[in-house]
Amino acid sequence: MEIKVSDYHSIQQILSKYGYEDSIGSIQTYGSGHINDTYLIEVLDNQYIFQRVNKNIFNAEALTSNYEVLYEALEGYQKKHQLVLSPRCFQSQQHNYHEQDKHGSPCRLLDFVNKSTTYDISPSAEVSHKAAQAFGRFQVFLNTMTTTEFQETIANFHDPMARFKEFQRALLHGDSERKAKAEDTIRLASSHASIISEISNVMQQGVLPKRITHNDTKLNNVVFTDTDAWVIDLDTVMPGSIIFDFGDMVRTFTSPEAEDSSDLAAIQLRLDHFEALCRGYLKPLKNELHPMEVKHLLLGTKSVIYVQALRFLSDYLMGDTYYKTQYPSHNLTRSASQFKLLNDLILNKNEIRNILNSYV
Ligand code: ADP
Ligand code: GN1
Ligand code: MG
Repeated sequence: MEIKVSDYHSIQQILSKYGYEDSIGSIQTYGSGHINDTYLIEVLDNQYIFQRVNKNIFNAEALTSNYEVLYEALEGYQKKHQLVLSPRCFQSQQHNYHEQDKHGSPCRLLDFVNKSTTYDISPSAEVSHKAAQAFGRFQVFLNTMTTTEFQETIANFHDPMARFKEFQRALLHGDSERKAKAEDTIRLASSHASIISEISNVMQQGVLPKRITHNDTKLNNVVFTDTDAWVIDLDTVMPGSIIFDFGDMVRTFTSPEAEDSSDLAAIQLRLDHFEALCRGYLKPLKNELHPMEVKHLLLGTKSVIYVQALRFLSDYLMGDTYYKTQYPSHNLTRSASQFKLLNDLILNKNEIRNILNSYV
């Protein structure tokens, strides 16, 4: 898609800090992320991804500080192990991974992997396997980091109780017309509320190890080439739990329908993709998982899907201030599709448990 002239100038101004003056070719918006502004740009016949981080959502200071710690460690790790886990993030002439635009939004320049692609729906169990393996290997790297080095870029990001309270606030203060339209979905939300107490109990016991995790392991946060799969979208790398990273992969790899599909009958948890995901993610991590993490992988999955349904629904009720949307009921459609997937997970829990047990 073509971009606004003001965006063009803003991008040009940031690129000058990387030593690229007057050398930009085309600029087009890129990808289907819900949060940041992402562009594919051409500079001197090379292609790059340019990103403007959403400063209304992320704590910009925490995020830029985390990137410094993360990339220094990542570059050392990749060199030592002779592998690539994530595309390169370039430093400006001032040796920064981000440069701020005039509105104070952190901007960055990433390598655009030639002939790469990302998927919103997994086209095959093989793709699900490769993506899970990429997240598994990335987690093996993250296990070398200590939690005190990182700050929270979004407060309470994977706190189910905080998300539930957000939903209750949205019910109180949300748009009344939207509330009426969302009646059925709100009813579903209330009927599954026990998931919150179940997961909160486990979290309060403090039995899950605190680790640095990715925290946004959806399928389109993996870039594929013919031979490789690399992890992107590192803005939420911070203290978290593996059970939610596992869960978000299940949420986004296993359905044959997009996250915003309204074809509820077609939404299901594909067991062959679930199997491929377990194989890809749990093999590299097998010796590094805590028994309590293993025990609660499926609870984490149930919780992530439910919480995602609540997050979309809350945003719908509050007038779409968080996620990018393409039409007025987009967030409501997204929420309903999450509830359908949750239902499928609950219906097939025994088969799912059996598959999981063969990998842990
Ligand atoms: P958001 O936080 O908005 O989701 P992402 O970092 O995930 O931002 O980027 C949005 C989309 O842009 C990704 O889903 C992917 O399609 C594309 N993208 C981002 N970085 C790269 C990259 N380095 N190479 C190829 N595609 C990328
Ligand atoms: C957002 O940024 P993106 O599009 O990769 C969101 C995730 C949600 C996801 C739902 C920072 O991910 O938490 O699970 O949308 N990221 C943030 O698709 O809120
Ligand atoms: Mg993303």
